[in-house]
Amino acid sequence: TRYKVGLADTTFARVDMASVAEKVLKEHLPGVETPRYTVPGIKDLPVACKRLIEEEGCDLVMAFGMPGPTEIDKQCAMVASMGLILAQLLTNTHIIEVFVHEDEAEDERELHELAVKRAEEHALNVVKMLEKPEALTREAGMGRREGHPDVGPARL
Ligand code: RDL
Ligand code: RDL
Ligand code: RDL
Repeated sequence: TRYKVGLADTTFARVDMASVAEKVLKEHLPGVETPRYTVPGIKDLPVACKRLIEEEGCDLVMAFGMPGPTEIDKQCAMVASMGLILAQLLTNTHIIEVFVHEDEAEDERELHELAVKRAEEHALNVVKMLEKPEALTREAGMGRREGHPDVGPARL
C-alpha cells in the first residue's frame, strides 16, 4: 500500500526532527507521501495535524515539537498534547506526538542527539503501526522508550 504520512512541525524547535523522520519513512515505506505543515509553535500543531488528515487525506500524522524548559512551556506542552489527543478523537486517526523537552538533555549536543533518535524511533513505530501492527504487539510490555535507552521488562 502507498501511505500518506503527514509531518507537522514547528519553527520553535531547535532540531529539524521532521526531516529525520521523513528519511526513515522513505527508507521503509516505498512510495510513501509525506506532506509537511510547519507552524510557529506546539500549540499550533493540533489544527495543522487535523488539516493534514482531513484536507490532505493522511493515514497518520507525526507531530514534532520542542517544549522549552520553563513552567509556562510545560503548561504549553500539556495543552498542546491535549489538543493533539482531541484532534485524534475528532478524526479517528493516530497522531504520533514526538516531543522533546529541552531540559531532557544536559547540553545542546545531547539535545540534538536525543531529538534525532526520538524522531527516528517514532518513525519506526509508525512503520510498524501501518505495515505490521502485530510487530508492536510482540513488543508489548517490553519497556520500550524512544530516544532514551529502553528500560526493558520488569524482572521477577
Ligand atoms: O499560537 C502562537 C503561539 O502561542 C504558539 O505557537 C505557542 O505554541 C508558542 N509557545 C509558547 O507560547 C510557549 O510559551 C511555545 C512554547 N512555549 C514552547 O515551549 N514550545 C513551542 N511553542 O513550540
Ligand atoms: O504519540 C507518541 C508518544 O508521544 C506517546 O506514545 C506517549 O504516550 C509516550 N510517552 C511519553 O511521551 C512520556 O513522556 C509515555 C510516557 N511518558 C509514559 O510515562 N508512559 C507511556 N508513554 O506509556
Ligand atoms: O524516564 C525518562 C523518560 O522516559 C521520561 O522523562 C519521558 O517522559 C521522556 N519523554 C518525553 O518527555 C516526551 O515528551 C519521552 C517521550 N516524549 C516519548 O515519546 N518517548 C519516550 N520518552 O520514551
